[in-house]
Amino acid sequence: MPAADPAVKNGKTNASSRLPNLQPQEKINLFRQMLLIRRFEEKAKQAFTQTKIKGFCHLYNGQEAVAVGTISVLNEDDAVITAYRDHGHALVRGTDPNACMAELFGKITGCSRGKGGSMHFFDAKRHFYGGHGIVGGQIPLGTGLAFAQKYLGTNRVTLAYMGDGAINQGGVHEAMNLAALWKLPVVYIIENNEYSMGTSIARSSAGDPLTKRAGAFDMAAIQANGMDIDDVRAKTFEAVSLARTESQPTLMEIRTYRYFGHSMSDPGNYRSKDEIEQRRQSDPIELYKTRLLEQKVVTEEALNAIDEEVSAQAQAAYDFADQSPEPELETIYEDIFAPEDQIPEFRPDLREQK
Ligand SMILES: Cc1ncc(C[n+]2csc(CCOP(=O)(O)OP(=O)(O)O)c2C)c(N)n1
Ligand SMILES: [Mg+2]
Repeated sequence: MPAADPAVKNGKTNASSRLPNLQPQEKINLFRQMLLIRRFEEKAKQAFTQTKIKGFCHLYNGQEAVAVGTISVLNEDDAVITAYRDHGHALVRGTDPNACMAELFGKITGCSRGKGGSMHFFDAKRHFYGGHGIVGGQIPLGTGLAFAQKYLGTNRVTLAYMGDGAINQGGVHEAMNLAALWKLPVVYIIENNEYSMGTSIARSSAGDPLTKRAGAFDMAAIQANGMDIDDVRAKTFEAVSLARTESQPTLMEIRTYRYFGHSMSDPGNYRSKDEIEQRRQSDPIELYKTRLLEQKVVTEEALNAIDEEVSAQAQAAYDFADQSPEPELETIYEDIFAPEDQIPEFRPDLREQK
């Protein structure tokens, strides 16, 4: 794991505000959020094996510190958009674990009414805009969110996540060009887990680090260690401050690792067990646990109790999803067009002509 460079690069000034120190309870909460994602997905894995979850299911196991760390520096009304590996981001945004699990089961009680599945979690109320299956497709959409935030005069920012494979998509570069040109309050976050499906980064991407690509657009760039939540928070805070106070975009590369296959259907024959075992040695949850114990923020017993709580939450989500009904057939015609009361005021042209 290369050491991450603390400075926002490419000549952009860094905003002067400082990342506030966390209170003990806030640190414990970060631990809880990471562990909830881990335990939630262990249940999802079990349900997939039992064929209660069908279709695609991409686990986030190993990458938890990225979603928890980055979103922890946001305000509630900032926007988040990501790809299909989206369970962690939704849970951190505060989407009910029951609604997340029910979505995986394809039930009407799911956060996308059972019609999205694993790849299409959505929770507009919490400013979580998906959940997208086309590699890189969410990046132009996230850029649009940031454009709207600026155009409407809000002080909000957008975090737009992608994988290390997605950074090679043409639309990503078109979007970054416009974001830099129009000075949009967006942070592009590459979750570099070293693989795009079965292809290692060494075989898919020229140029190291990936943040070099920001130079083409004179955009700020920053790297973070995705196994260390404190590093993720500190670096994301710099980028978010730049977006919020100076309306400048940043490209972040956060180095992380996924322990399981690309999706539940991937046996993962392209990498060795030794490699995975070695990477598990720097597990983000274990690392943070050790740090909290060293700092005497919390006792081991208290952390074990949190594990029991989140495990019970994951089990409750499983039971809720299992017992929920399937969507009625007629619902297939719903959620296609925006209801009139959800059309933004600045687009009266979209309202139905009476
Ligand atoms: C446009 C497009 N091309 C190909 C695919 C098939 N596909 C799904 S995921 C994926 C790999 C993406 O890897 P990465 O961006 O690193 O994200 P990760 O899965 O590692 O989170 C590919 C090629 C797709 N969904 N969309
Ligand atoms: Mg990847």
